[in-house]
Amino acid sequence: MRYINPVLVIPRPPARIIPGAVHLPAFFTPTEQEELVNQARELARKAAGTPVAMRRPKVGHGQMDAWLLSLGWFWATNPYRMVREVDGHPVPPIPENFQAIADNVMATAREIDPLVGPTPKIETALVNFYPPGKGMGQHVDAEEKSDNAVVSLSFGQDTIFRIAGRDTLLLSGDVVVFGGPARRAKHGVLGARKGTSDLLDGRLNITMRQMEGS
Ligand SMILES: O=C(O)CCC(=O)C(=O)O
Repeated sequence: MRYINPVLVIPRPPARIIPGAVHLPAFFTPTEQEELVNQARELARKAAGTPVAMRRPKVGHGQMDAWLLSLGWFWATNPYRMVREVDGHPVPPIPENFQAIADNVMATAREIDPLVGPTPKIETALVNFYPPGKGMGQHVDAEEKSDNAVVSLSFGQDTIFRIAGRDTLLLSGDVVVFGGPARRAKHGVLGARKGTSDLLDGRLNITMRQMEGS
């Protein structure tokens, strides 16, 4: 008998995780997922070999497990700061399609929980790649002055997203938004679950944010 993954048959309706944080399952079609993953690959390829290349940032005395590519503004560590260029090399710009994606996501998220707040003007984005089994520890996104929401897209292997102690299973094509009272909530992801994706050997996450303003 064919094995059916229960996760694929259990209904996953859009849901408020905590006030201001919303989970939108299967927001992207498989074709859109493939296009966005290919776009991320191309962005990483273009930056490769430059001072703004995708990298595993050093944090404190350690190094992150995830590979990060900064767009719009570069997320520098030790000390944490956002910069426009690295060694005279400009940070790759925000791709043109990102704002429209954020607009669509936020319109849908507001229907679930208006507390997610206004749509961010996408001025910076992180493309995070997690090899199988790797995740990101709990942290607060504090570098941006804007209190507008973070829009976070997931592709490839499954993971558990944890925010304010609440766990949400993320599958490829899912989106999470955290704004309003959840904007500075502690969050992170557990290890990308090996063998759960035909799209990617690992997990890709794109977070879109506003830097300045309200
Ligand atoms: O990979 C994720 O879903 C979360 C990424 C994240 O927390 C961040 O980039 O600040």
